[in-house]
Amino acid sequence: MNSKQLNEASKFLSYVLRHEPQSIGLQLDTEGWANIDSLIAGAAKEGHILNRELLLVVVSSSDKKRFAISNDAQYIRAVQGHSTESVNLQYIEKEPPEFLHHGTATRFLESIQQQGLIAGARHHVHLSQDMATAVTVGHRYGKPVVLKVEALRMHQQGFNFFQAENDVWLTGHVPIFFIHQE
Ligand code: HQG
Repeated sequence: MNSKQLNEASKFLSYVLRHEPQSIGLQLDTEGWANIDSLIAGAAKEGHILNRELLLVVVSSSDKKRFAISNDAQYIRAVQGHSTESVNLQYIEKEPPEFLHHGTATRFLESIQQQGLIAGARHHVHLSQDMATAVTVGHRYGKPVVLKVEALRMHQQGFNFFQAENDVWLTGHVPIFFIHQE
């Protein structure tokens, strides 16, 4: 299996485990878990050939550790990034560091300056501790710009923060007065 195959499988997994499980007739539980055999069977019906070995390699080689396998090796899930309403992953609340970063594209700045950071289709606003990740994330949508979020001050004022298994930070909404342009 080459890196192109792995990349394609990773994108397909992100699609069905975060956004459209119903596209292959897959059920996710509220914590996002999908039965691996059902996933493989559902994917095959839509022409995506997966097997356990490929899934395990995708999970272990994911640069952002996007996926997790259950302890009994029967289930797989995305650890963050969901938009599907069937999932309501119960993240553990955590005190954030003083600052977190959000990567976006310059074309979104005007709207962000009016509304703050909103989750959009996903369940949360995604933030990272390091700037490099934020630059890469912003790059996906255009000319990247990194916003610095006063996370600890938000937390002290009652906003909830969560950290996913892969260290991505999540929160519901970031009002404009906590956002600074780097
Ligand atoms: C922007 C990737 C206009 C926001 C990454 C972003 C992340 C606004 C876009 C994860 C806005 C949403 C999530 C507002 C926010 N007006 N635009 N008020 N507020 N936006 O993809 O954070 O590689 O849903 O800045 O690493 O880019 O897929 O969110 O540009 O962790 O594993 O609206 O996805 O992970 O885009 O990315 P997204 P995101 P993976």
